[in-house]
Amino acid sequence: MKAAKTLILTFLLLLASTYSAKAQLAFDILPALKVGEQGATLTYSGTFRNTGTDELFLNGTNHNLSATGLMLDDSKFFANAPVSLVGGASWSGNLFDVAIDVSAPLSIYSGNFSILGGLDNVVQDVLATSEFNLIVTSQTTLPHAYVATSDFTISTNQSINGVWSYGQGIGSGFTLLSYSDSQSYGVDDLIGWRGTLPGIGQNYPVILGNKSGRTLSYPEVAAHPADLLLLHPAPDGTEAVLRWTAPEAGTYRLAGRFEGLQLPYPTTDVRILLNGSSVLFSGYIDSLGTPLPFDVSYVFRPNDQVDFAVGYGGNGYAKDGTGLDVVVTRTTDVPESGTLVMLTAPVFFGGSLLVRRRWK
Ligand SMILES: [Ca+2]
Repeated sequence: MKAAKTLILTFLLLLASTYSAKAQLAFDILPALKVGEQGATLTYSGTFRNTGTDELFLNGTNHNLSATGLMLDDSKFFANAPVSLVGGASWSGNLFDVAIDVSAPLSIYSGNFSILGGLDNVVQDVLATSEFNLIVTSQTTLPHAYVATSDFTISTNQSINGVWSYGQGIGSGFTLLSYSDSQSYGVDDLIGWRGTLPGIGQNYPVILGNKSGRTLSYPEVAAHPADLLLLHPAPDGTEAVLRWTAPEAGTYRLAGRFEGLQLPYPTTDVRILLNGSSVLFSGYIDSLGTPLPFDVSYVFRPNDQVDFAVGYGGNGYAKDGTGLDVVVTRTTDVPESGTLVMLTAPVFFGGSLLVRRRWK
């Protein structure tokens, strides 16, 4: 009986020591999100910290990245990581590579990487697991920059392979503007789109582009520079919307400005919305010629929709012509550190994932 009790006690002590070993390794992959083109190899780094007091042996790895065309190689862990960490010690370095085959599907992937070990140099318990993510992009067959003003056209309302479209309403309420005008207000090179909602002198909303290469003047707009579109909401508050649709997954920078154009000055709410709901930027225009700049970097899925919306500011739509300039640039890596991006990728993550977003 006593022997049995001792055995049970020994077992419990062993169990306790095993659990304490498991609990004492803090492990993070940083950065956990990387973007790579087909054919590239990405190297992931990590940080270990022994939060306990016992020496901890790091004896191996286990990993899960089940995806066509992706090959994980953990030889950097065995080459770089220490054999063991004493209590309180930490280490950072390169852990593994992921080789992206040229045929790997363009998508967002998720995997995990585990460190095996324990209190001696043989045991292979899972000490800690960390998730990592990967966006595969094409080998730059698409343009790297989309310029709202120079791309602006009335020849089709789905220009540049559908990247830009001109509409009214946000999110699921968005509809394409269907009436085009090659000479708005009788001014050469002032082209635009109009909506279906009747208002003063014409239908609204309105989106106008200055294709003259110089500043234009027309009724109630003393100066419309060539690097701004003019967006005017409708009498009922329906927004004038420039929509950009992500052609493929990746990190993109949205940089530009809103600016009052119509005399004496517009009173408008301006927003940048992702898929009609997430607010990437918002502000209010109640002056003439004072830029309201924005500069947002974001990780997008294919076909994510970004609405640059001008509303009437809740106080009527008169004189609400507001300028918008935006250049969308595809960048090669995730946004700079110290900031957050909401990556909405429910297909692979079963929910949204917080990564890094930059606000300026
Ligand atoms: Ca207003």
